[in-house]
Amino acid sequence: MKQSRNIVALSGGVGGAKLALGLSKVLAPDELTIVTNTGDDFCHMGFPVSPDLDTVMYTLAGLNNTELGWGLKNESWQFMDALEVLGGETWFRLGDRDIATHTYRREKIAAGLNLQQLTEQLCLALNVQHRLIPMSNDSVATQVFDGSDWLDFQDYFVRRQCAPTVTGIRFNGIEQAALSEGFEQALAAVSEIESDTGNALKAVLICPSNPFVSVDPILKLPTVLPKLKQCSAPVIAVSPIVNGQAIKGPTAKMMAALDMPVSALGVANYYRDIIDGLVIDHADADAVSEIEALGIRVKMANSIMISEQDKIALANDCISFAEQL
Ligand code: FO1
Repeated sequence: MKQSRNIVALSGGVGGAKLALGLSKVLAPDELTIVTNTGDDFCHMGFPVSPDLDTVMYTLAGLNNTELGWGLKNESWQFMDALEVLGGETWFRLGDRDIATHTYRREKIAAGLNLQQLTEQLCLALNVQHRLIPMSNDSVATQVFDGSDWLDFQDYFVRRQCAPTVTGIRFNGIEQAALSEGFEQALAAVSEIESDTGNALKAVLICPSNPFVSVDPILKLPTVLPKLKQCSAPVIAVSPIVNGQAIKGPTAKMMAALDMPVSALGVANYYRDIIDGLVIDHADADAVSEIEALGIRVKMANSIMISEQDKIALANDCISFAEQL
């Protein structure tokens, strides 16, 4: 009998979306649940924007803008150009087609749907067959401290291009936020001890996203860490740091500012109480013994995903690693 698999991927920004695509190519829709960070979400000019959900959704739909790393391909910017003429805020760019998504989201929220329900409808419309679930339907707003002020995440990440040195991070509302129903169900399914369904492969996969601002909002939601600790399935992370560099975004800069070694070992230490295994790049082979000394198993892989084949190969490496743990 074909072994069924049940993988729950925790995903943040662009790195997470790339691995999510690879996983979607090797796992059937009922074998994969992608839970995304919503700490980057904000309401901008009346539009509710969910960057990490939309980036994964567009990527799985094959509609993502690969030059920008976010938004839609074949986009046009008439709205932004017209807004510029009026002197409106143009630091956060909303493409004409992308605005349809934000407008649809605003209408569905006004109609009483929660983020998970409206995301389900968006995925249906875009023919995304794998389960894409927000971590919570409640507001969790990431802010970073630059030494004197707390900055909203998009203000830091986009408006200020990650220039400020981050010495603190908080997730407003996280203490009161509940897991989305889909996230609860995914964690329950991946934790239950096998009964009659044979040796189904189960695993929780932390995608190569920024641990502090893209993964932590998910892990620090109430009950998530205790559930992962008692989870019978292996918890695996893919290092977002390769050879001392972040593949994309401010991860390396943040780790340095937070006095963390900018290395695969630094990532292993950060996740040491949560993960059973860490996937690192071949470039970090010299870190294997130190990471294993933490009690974390290591899998070497090519973790720099350029082509779709790279994404599929890394997804397969993660799955075979889970089978070994
Ligand atoms: N990132 C930018 O660097 N500049 C932008 O103007 C921008 C607009 C934008 C619009 C919609 C969306 O879903 C994402 C957008 N992003 C933009 C990316 C976004 O800031 C990041 O994807 C995440 O918040 C970090 O992972």
